[in-house]
Amino acid sequence: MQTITNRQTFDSTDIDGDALASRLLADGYVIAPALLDPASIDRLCGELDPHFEAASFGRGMFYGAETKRFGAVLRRSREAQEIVMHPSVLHVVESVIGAWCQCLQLNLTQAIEIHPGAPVQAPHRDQDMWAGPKGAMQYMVNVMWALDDFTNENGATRLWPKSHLANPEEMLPDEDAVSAVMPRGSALFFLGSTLHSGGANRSAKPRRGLIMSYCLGWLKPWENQWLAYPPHIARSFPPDVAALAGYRQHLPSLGNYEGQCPSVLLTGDRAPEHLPFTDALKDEHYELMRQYYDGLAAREHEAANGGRDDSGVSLAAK
Ligand SMILES: O=C(O)CCC(=O)C(=O)O
Ligand SMILES: [Fe+2]
Repeated sequence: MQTITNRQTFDSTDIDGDALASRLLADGYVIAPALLDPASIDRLCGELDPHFEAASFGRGMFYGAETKRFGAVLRRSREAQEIVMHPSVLHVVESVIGAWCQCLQLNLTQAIEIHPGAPVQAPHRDQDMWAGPKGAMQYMVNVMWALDDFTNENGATRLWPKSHLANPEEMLPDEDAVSAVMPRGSALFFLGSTLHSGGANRSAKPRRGLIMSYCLGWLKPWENQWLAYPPHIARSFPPDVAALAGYRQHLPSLGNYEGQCPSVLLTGDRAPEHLPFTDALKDEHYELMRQYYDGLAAREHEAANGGRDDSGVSLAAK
């Protein structure tokens, strides 16, 4: 597993990432209270404020007409570019899904504002976007950042504890759900296999949250990252953020541009032409190729020596 970053922006000294990861795997969700310091959450909210103002209400039974959303948050907030690389968050995500991929990728960023009067969202498992078999592996980890205090009244995310261990096709009784009540600046982690939904907002003020979702590097991400962040946008990102948003190959060679790492598009004035296709393989692939070529060389040598190896022994007799 390729580790992405080791930023100094956040102080993670008293955060036990391993404990968070094991709770997440045990219960399907875990809350890290007040993970962001007040200055960071203030900067984030300040940058997102105008976008919440400008955002449209949703359409359809799932998104709901009383809820505003917008994506592509990394192009709208410099602070979000820091937060998406939070080392404790990446530690948790890598511990939970890192074994099933060579590197992570960003699945989506989505700001969600549930307005007063919004009904409860229909329960769902986010992993249902992918058609692969369910239960054998985790596909993704969601991180819901609380931009306001999340309360029982204002639409805190609802989760069904241990639902990631239940039948992935099944709905569970509403009474079994818990609300992710947490102060502003907290992070709620939950698995793609965990049944959850936005809560009803019975308060007088909107509830704002920001989802940052990470998935296995070989999946199609829910939000098309290369369109959300085309090269002229991604070139302003720190390289590790651009890599997380798709400007790197998942070995072997997945997501390449002209046979090279797509980060070649983030420098220079124009897209380079006629690049040499360049191997981007794992050690095991090189090992297999080496075995193949060694075998080939041995057979050619044998043929050239009339079926005998260097000691004169007939190879057919071996
Ligand atoms: O807003 C929330 O609390 C959760 C939203 C959600 O789960 C979704 O839209 O997929
Ligand atoms: Fe969801």
